[in-house]
Amino acid sequence: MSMGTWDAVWLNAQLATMTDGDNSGYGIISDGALAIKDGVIAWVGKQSDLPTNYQTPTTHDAKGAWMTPALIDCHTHIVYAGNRSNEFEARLNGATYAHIAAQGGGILSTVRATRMASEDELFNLSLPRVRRLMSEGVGVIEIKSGYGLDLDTEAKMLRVARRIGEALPITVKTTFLGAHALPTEFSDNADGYIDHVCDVMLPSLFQAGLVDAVDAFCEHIAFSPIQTERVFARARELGLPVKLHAEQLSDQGGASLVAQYGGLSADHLEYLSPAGIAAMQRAHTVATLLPSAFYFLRETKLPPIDSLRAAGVPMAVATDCNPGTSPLTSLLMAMNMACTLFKLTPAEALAGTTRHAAQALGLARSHGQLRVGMCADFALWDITRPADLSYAMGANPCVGLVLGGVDVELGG
Ligand code: DI6
Ligand code: FE
Repeated sequence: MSMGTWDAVWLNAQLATMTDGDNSGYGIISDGALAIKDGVIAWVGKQSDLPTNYQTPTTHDAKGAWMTPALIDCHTHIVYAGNRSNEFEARLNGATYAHIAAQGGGILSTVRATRMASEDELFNLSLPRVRRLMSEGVGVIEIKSGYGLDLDTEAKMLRVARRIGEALPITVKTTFLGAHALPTEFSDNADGYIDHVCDVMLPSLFQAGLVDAVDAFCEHIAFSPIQTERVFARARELGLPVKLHAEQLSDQGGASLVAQYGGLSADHLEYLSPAGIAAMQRAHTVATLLPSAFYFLRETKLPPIDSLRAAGVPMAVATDCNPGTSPLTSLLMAMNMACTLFKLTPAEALAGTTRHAAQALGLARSHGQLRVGMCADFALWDITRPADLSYAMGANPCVGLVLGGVDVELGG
């Protein structure tokens, strides 16, 4: 390949490259251009600096649109059956959470529905949710298991996640969340269930190539730090990266634990302690913020954003899309909530759904920035400035999505 022979070039774009080390936080290049070759970004810069002798069969005119890295939703439970609007309604009519749980509601109602659904049904239910995210410029998504809680159903969920990645041009990273809740088969035997997760489920799903990372729900209503650590130790033996639902409802020391295992991210973090922040800083563990779960649960305790910022811990923002605490399929709305509820700046919110979200998925080298050598995943937006992405509520200014160098139909 001679220098300047490209598959396609975009001209007349306003670039927010989101590369690290830029003071505005956006890495803005106005009057920019970007070229791709073999699905990878081959050139990016000011249009006036383009080599004069470049050759390409395809030239796109961005007509002044803003271009950012494609967005990355780094924490979702988007594969599930059933929904819980009945519980939402019951609670707003005065039912208590305990009452709903006693009637078999909550996570376990989603587990029942997910177990009952055929693999095709689960796929057909989940696909439109992912399409909806993509219509807003999402190019990479993490999908967790955790509504099966038995080997067959966890495998079914993860196969559906893989199938989504084959059916759509989106990149899917799967996460095994067997330690999400205690299934009824093991009631009063959480340690026995963790044995099953470590000795049967995780190795078998790993063998089947269905697991990219391992997560757990470390909380007084879920699994203890000791049980969580057993899952992490097994993940480490298999060479799998870990992450954790940590400090969502109480401080369990989960952030320090996941950092100790070199974890990719600690997620939620409303009750994160200074010791947890220090551990995350040392381990380069990303803080994944999930403001829509905070909103939906009407939480009041904020994650320690100022301390995370001061410590230089990278902050990601994700939807947490799930039927119980965050029935959200808009990453832009999560960015808005990160700004309004958690006081992130719009630049931090966009870094949280691009560069830092990529890091939270172990994709920092290939995704989340407009940089030569990175995957040609980018979105085009009809906006005045990048802050519009966090500012507007319910608008969708996405006018183009290119993934792996290929133009994607925006449905949704
Ligand atoms: N934390 C949550 O908020 C969700 N899972 C988790 O670990 C709840 C999921 C659900 O209620 O279905
Ligand atoms: Fe979650």
